[in-house]
Amino acid sequence: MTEFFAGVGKIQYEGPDSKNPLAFKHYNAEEVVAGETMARHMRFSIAYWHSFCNGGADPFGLPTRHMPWLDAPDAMATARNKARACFEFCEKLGVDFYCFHDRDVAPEGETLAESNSNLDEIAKVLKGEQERTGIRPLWGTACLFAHPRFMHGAATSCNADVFDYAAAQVAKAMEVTCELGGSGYVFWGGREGYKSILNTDMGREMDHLAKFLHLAVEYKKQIGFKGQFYIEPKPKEPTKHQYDFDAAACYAFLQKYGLVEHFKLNIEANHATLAGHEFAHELQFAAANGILGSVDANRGDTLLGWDTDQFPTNLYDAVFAMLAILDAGGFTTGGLNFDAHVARESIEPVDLFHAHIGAMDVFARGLKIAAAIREDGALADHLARRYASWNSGLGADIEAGKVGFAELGKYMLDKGNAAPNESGRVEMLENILNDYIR
Ligand code: XUL
Ligand code: CO
Repeated sequence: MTEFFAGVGKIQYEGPDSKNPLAFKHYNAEEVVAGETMARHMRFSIAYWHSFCNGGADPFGLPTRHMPWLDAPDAMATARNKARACFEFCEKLGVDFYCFHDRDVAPEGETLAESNSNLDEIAKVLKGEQERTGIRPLWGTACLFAHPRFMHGAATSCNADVFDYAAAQVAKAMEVTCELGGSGYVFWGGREGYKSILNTDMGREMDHLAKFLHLAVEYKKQIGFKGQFYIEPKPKEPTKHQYDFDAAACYAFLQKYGLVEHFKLNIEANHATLAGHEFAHELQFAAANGILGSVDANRGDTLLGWDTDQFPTNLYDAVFAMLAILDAGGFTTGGLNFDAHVARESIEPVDLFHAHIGAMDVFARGLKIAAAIREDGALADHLARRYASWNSGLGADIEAGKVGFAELGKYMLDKGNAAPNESGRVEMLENILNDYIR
């Protein structure tokens, strides 16, 4: 069988002093950190679409990458090659999970029936590769944004037939994800949003989106799919206004439509920054509301206002992310999926290894640093002290609901003034954090 990454063997952990660019310096899958192996903490996943489909085309130019798995005589042979390339890559990299859209793995046919049968055929190839390697989907999803039929949206389209088509596609993608033993299923809003309010009935579109998700929940039960459902927030691109703007908007939407118990969030770093938030803010918001499910790990560019989907290399971001993930109790069904593509000028297959090795290493360092900070109570002690006034007396009475405005008014009239504030010690805490980043 063709080897697509000939010349690259299994990537080994060689430690921080290694100068080998094709070795891990920090990620050591079996090493135990804070009571779990690094592999279990991270549940790293590769993104099928970026790594095996996206050739680097941009609005100004054609694809640049050498992707030998795409040099097959027809679309189905190409799809079989992609699957083999993906599993060869994951095996060599030592990653246990992959994420896919239906149309990444198998080509769209002339009819829905043909698309479904293409997907079934490639799902068999994926299953064979899974059985050979033990690698599984972290999540599956349906591509409801690339085909022109979704130009007005999918679940929020003005065209009821398109809603139907999208439902049929999601049902099939969910069946295949279930068949492949996927741990989850993602709904990213794709074109669920709008460009012009002049042609948009926003309230009706959001009702339709909620209806769609309720139908998905019902179908999930019908087919016995046990994976976790996730919504992936994103504020803009491709549409100007996306309904799943950020974690808070998604949470409000899920609450309004009675969907909270069925969904968690898949937080993507670059989507957070596009929404004007720090990645850690989105993670902490989701965690604080019990809906942190999974992560699309990547990086934007502070000078560019679009979704650049670069591989994560920023150690600070990784530390903040791992603090949030550890605080939330770690991943259950979710994991860290590299929803990222190599730069357009990184054209050789080996560049895919460099990109993933760097990203896995930066998260491994983030994990170790976050675990050390937590073990030492370096930030937690300060946090606990900062809120100490809530642990007894007035604060405890307010939290317990024992006092109303009348009692609060009397208390302060008697006391005369609030106790003086203490310093928030922002710079001291930043310095403490920096002491750990080495
Ligand atoms: C788009 C994006 C998607 C989702 C899955 O910005 O992140 O690839 O992760 O549809
Ligand atoms: Co994503």
